[in-house]
Amino acid sequence: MHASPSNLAVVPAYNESATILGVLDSLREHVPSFDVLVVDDGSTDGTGALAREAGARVVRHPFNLGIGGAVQSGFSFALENDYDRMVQVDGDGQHMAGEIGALCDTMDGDPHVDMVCGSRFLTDHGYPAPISRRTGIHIFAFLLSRLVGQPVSDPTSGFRLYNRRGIALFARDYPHDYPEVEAVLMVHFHRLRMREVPVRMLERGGGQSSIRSGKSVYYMIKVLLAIFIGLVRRRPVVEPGDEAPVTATHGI
Ligand SMILES: Nc1nc2c(ncn2[C@@H]2O[C@H](COP(=O)(O)OP(=O)(O)O)[C@@H](O)[C@H]2O)c(=O)[nH]1
Ligand SMILES: [Mg+2]
Repeated sequence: MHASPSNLAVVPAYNESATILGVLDSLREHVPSFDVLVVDDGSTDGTGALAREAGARVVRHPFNLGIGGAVQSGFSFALENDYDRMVQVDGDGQHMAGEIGALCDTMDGDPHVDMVCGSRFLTDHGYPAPISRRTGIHIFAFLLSRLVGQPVSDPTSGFRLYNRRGIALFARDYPHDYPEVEAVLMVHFHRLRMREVPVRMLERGGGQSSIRSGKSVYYMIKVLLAIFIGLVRRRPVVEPGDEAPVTATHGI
């Protein structure tokens, strides 16, 4: 047992050379107790090299796997290196390192919480997302809230803190494409618990979002399908105190 928890910040980054250094500076300033891992998801703009020169630990995928694969590499690293907590922070500057403390306070305040999500919709400030995207988010939020039996306001937020049980689950099984919504469902089916806390989110500082306007219909359909498939998917149940068994994957 550690006197104080060991913490890892995972920054998935795909072609984020415009913003990665600012993100690393901000993590260093606000959460100096967190080790930092940048997962360079096959960037072609030197993101990984920049991060390494700035002193971050970098795992580089030889080719682009997508956000899910990038974040799952982070979970896997956190599990193998025995971290107590892992926070996921975008490499585009949208998430504010100064708010990681609020995520940690929520987890510290309730030992049953396995995942704390920063929600941009529980606060009046900041950049809520373009209207098309916001509509999608609210539809997912409505559906998920009913499916998991608790209010979920920002199911696509990638600003999340996980404890050991969350890390263990997602190191073994994490959705690939647009993973955040389905991950909320997984937390529910594996009988883990989540909470949301209000955070401010900024506009991305450069580069390109995975969900550009032309792709938003595709995104909606794909995530809705993932939710419905997720409902009928067989999953091993993790009892309190257990970690997910190694065979916890691919059980459609
Ligand atoms: N677009 C995109 N982002 C990726 C990929 N792999 C990792 N990422 C990183 O995942 C994070 C979230 O992606 P982003 O496009 O900002 O998603 P959004 O915030 O939901 O619009 C960013 O830090 C990206 O750099 C990928 O294949 N595509
Ligand atoms: Mg982003």
